[in-house]
Amino acid sequence: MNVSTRAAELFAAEHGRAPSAVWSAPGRVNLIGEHTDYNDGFVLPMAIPHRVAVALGPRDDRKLVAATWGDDGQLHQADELVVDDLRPGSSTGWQAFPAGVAWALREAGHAVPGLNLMIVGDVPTGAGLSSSHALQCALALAMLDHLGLPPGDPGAPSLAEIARLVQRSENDYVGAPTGLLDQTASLRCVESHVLFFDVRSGDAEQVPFDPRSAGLELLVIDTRAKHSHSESGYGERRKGCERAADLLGVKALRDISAAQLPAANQKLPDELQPLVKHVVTENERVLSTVELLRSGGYAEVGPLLNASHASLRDDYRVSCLELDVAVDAAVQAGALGARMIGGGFGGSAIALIPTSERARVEAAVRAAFAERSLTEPRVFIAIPSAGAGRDR
Ligand code: GAF
Repeated sequence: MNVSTRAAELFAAEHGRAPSAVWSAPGRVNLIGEHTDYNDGFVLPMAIPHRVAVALGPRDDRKLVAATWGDDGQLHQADELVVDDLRPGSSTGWQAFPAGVAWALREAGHAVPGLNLMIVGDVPTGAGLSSSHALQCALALAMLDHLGLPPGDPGAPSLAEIARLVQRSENDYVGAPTGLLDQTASLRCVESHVLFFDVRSGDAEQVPFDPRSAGLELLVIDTRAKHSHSESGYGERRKGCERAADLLGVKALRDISAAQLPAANQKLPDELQPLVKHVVTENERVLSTVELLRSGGYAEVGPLLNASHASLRDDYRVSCLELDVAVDAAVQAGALGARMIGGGFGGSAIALIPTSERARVEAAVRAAFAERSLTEPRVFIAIPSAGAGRDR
């Protein structure tokens, strides 16, 4: 049963009537362009088939009453919240997401009413596949629809504006200083494509992505690792980039080209130079990847993925043992390229593999994890899937 059907059923069981609507939004895999979004740069994500669904219905009071079906097979009820009392920091854990989205909508001037919400998802959590943004995008769309503002209607916020609303929920309510990659991917990706998104200009181009046409597949390796410093590490990198941009007298690191790096380094303290190098070279790798995809040069994307991983590991320093083991084992077993994805310090890696080598690569990755007594990774193929939408 898909997550939307399940959410509708659970809603009906809990509230004694069908939901007024069910919206769902997907997790994402970013093909390349990591830690570039908050530097006004380029990203190239695709939506994955895993989604989070939100069924909702009206209430007679001003309460937000949310429940979610947990990984433990149990229904978890959130504390009841009053819409007018929502303040950043007043909810934590998964409950912060419905509260944060309602707060961000209210702050943007929308008259959010009391609501019943039922949440069901199958995006692996803590896997760097953006389950929290999938949830917040589905919530934002469901709530806007309930207010008579579904995307595309005259007067309704655009998908780009909804992405910013969700970013506000994440940054200012939940307290995670993330960029625009994940929300944009969840809202704007379409099947069989990667989304070439220029964060500064807001321009987005759907680039056909069909590795199977070249006998290839994109394998996702969820390492099941999440290191405790992931949040502080992300914030520190982001602050480092902002400090470097300040010292270089530019709005964001997007404004520095590879040719300018030697001169830029003269103005930067040692610890900021590798951060800048990563961002500048990663933006160039995104542009090169887009060129290759436009001409069907799938296999040649492999070395760019490897270079991205080396840069994230050695210069940006956001990789970890589990991600390096996954990437190294995949490449040694025949992947054309592999890299960590997302914020880092755990989560998932991707590997571009010949379909004929899938079993060998998977076995090699599992063996490498077992040899080091690491938790067995979860492995699946990333099929570029549809973005967020209304299911009922
Ligand atoms: C996380 C963040 F949420 C994104 O905004 C992005 O910065 C990514 O890490 C790294 O590219 O997923």
